[in-house]
Amino acid sequence: MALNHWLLLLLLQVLHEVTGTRVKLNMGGFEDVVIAINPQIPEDNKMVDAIKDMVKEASTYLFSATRQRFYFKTVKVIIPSTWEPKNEYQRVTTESYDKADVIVADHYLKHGDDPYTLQYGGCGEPGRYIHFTPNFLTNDKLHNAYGPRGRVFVHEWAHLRWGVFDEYNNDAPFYTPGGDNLPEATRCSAGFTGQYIFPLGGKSYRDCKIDHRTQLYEHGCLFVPKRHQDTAASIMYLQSLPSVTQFCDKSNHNIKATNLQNKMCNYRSTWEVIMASPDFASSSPIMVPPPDPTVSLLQKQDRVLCLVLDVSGSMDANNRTVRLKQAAEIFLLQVIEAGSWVGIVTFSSTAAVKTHLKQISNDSMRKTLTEYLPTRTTRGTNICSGVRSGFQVFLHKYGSTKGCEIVLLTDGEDTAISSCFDEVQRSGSIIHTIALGSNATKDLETLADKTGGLKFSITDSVDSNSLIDAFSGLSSGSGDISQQSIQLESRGQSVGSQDQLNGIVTIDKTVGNDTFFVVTWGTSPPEILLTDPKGREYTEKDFAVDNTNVRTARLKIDGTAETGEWIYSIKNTHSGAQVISITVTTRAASASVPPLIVKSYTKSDTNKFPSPMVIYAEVSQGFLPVIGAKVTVTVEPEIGTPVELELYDDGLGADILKNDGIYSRYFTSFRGNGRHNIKVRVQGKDQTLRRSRRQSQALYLTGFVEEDGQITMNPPKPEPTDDELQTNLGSVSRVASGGSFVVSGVPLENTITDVYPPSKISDLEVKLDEDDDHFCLAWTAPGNDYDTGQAERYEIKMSGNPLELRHGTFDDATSVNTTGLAVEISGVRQMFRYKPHNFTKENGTSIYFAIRAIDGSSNVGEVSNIARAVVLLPALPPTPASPVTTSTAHTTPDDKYSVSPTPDDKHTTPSNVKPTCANDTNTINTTMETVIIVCASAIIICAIVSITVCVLRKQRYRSYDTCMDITAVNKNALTIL
Ligand SMILES: [Ca+2]
Ligand SMILES: [Ca+2]
Repeated sequence: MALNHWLLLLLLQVLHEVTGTRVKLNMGGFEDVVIAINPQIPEDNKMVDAIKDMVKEASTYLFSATRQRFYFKTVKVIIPSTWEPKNEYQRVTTESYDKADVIVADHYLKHGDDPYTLQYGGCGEPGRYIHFTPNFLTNDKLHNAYGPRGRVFVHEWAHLRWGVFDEYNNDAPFYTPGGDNLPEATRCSAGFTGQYIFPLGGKSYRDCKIDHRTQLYEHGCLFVPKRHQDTAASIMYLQSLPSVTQFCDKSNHNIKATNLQNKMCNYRSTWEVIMASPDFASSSPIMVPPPDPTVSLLQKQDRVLCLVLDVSGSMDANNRTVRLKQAAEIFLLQVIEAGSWVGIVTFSSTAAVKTHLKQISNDSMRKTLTEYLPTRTTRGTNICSGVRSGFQVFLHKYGSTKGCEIVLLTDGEDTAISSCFDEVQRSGSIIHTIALGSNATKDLETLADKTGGLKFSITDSVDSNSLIDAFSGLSSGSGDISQQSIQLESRGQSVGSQDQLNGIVTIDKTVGNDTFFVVTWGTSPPEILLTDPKGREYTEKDFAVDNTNVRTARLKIDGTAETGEWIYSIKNTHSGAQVISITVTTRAASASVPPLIVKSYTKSDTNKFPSPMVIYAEVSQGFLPVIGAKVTVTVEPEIGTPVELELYDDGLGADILKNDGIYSRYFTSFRGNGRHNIKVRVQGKDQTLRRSRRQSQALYLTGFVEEDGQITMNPPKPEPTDDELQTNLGSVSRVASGGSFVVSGVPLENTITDVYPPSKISDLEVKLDEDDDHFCLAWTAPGNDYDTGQAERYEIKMSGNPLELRHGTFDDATSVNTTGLAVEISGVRQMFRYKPHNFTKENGTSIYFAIRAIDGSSNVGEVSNIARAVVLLPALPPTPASPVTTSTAHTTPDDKYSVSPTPDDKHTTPSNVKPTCANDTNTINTTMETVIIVCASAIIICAIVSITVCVLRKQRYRSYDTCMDITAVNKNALTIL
């Protein structure tokens, strides 16, 4: 079946492409795990000791948790350059903060210390990094809430390395196990015992009531586990409890829990996912206990970098030498951080050192360096001679090549490039590659892959401005965000005679220092008019114009640039058309307020057709997700027309979580083989842009039930308030290069057939309509090719047993007649009303539904999440599960625990209230309880009697014309089984 074929291909792809990390697995030991400390953190040796202890504890715990298979062998800690040097600190080589597996940094809003792993891929795909705060590492009082640090590290490592997900769910903390059973806490395994309590303020609490509309415990109810349990699983739920030493496996996995692990991993246990990993396949159990991990400390030095630039004859073509000079000037004058050391080498058949390392101490040194940029070309391309000369530049000053960076730009073929691969690997230098034009040698990226460098691919189409973007993207990976250059605008296009290039650049409050406006042209200097937010005008006379061989006009704004909209108008006064570009770069306005930044990732660096590519953009401010931005990506192939895609943070299709600041999209429009360059553009408007909380975090345990039955509560978890989070960010703009990926195996365009199925529907909801016994289903339409276009039809299945609806048994489950169900275009919310034949109802019965989409070429999409509808009888008692008792809780010594019931608590209006299934929700909202109780009698599902279709077009939040009040739905609560 096509689907299985796809999953296999996808999996294989994932297994061999690990983004960012350079961790190696050697005989069960993880080597070269990098933990980097943010340069803003003050020197603290206790923290380094805590990291060492954590790693040691984690290694033992991991070894036992993975049934003697994996442990931590070598770990490198990057000490920031801001700390006092010590003899024991080694020099950083190819490791960097930006690529670290674990980051130690403070949140921007210092509330809470939840460790988390940035995960944006699907089940089994590796995450980006683990984040710990310094307080988490040094404050032992947090043990009660998170458990020992080594255990937390293993929990996060499983997220990072094996792509498993949490088994708790703060958004859907309870589920109904079915039948007459009481609700249960979302957890794995279900063997955990504890008490369901509702805090009353102070140290008082009572038993939780059941909300009869949902059959779940009321909003605000907490599950407090016993401190001493009999169950050993699972680490992805409660690693903090002493008994927990294992991951949930097939034998004890809780398939009914409404958690992300079930949703993302098709109801498989975490251990089954780990067993399917390439790590597992390449390892076997180890008979003897492993040695303690070796932790080495590395310290970041000054940034040392050499531009190694191709001056072969082909650089004369397509204006490449001029474009190189324009882009490299932007790098030297605007991008590279003060204090860095820069050398310049050129190469053709032989290499020449243009300048040895010079330290960027002031603007005049920046200017001096630009004078060494090449203007003339000679014959031949010998990349290795250029790289070796780069090494000589480093050795000349440092006696070492370790930790130095080479920026290697070439447009030529070179069959001898592999002759220096080993040398490069041994050097400990990082090589960033820029491939210019479509003839750049195919193995160029190997140099970056071997050294952890960035990769860019630049076409001769100057419209994209991508060479400038590449140089702008070469910021230091040191984590010192306040020093990094940020690109606000990057545009280039052919402008007719007397026509204008017009636009607006927004400078937001978080940026504005070192702001440069740079205009380039192809033939003759244009007229420039730039107006700042206060109305001050700058013309070309205010710009430094160089029309000799760089064709650039540059304006540096003194001090911090005015916040607001800067309007530019650039007029081509030349008699013919010419290419004009504008680039705006800046730095943070203040060292204490992190700027909003965007980073772009792809699922892998290489892609074999027809496997789909997934493109991600992370928009954040100081580790807080930023949501509500418009994010567009331009994918530019070596040859052919660029494709523009909008990325979404809507939790649908390629996007695994809504509102986590990760914007995602499938890319399947392959038109040819070779390099594809990525450029990402972020626009945020006043009204929509805001910060958000992290969602996926290690569980903060609210309390324990002690052996004597008393309850010990932990202090409530500190979190930023809504006000702090939503402080007006203003309007922002950002443009960044997302590097490049290489595609192979694409057939000739006219032979490409449709092999891409519709994406998995992950937001199916269902509700029994209390008026006429119709089930009302709602979901967002997928596309023809994943999340693009329009599918052809749907298959819907129902069952009293949710397990029957999973992939594998879906085909055999009872079909829902979907005659008359029209398929909407991708992204449109659609509805379907359905009434089974001979439908009789029994109180508390759950009916489950699942759906999948099929496209016009019979490509079958993955089975959706499984949605549940509950039948409720009027006789159902509207109040408590058990008699209300009031007791008091122990508190931990430092505890300031107090909870005052909010109005919400009193009225028990949970966020996970089920939606109503009626046409007029204005009425329903006030009379929901009464109306639902109308549903009565016993249930057996047989056949299909009648169907009504109701479709909502684009107005997904206007509930009056829906058959379901979508706005009242907490998606996770209802749709994840
Ligand atoms: Ca997302
Ligand atoms: Ca398709």
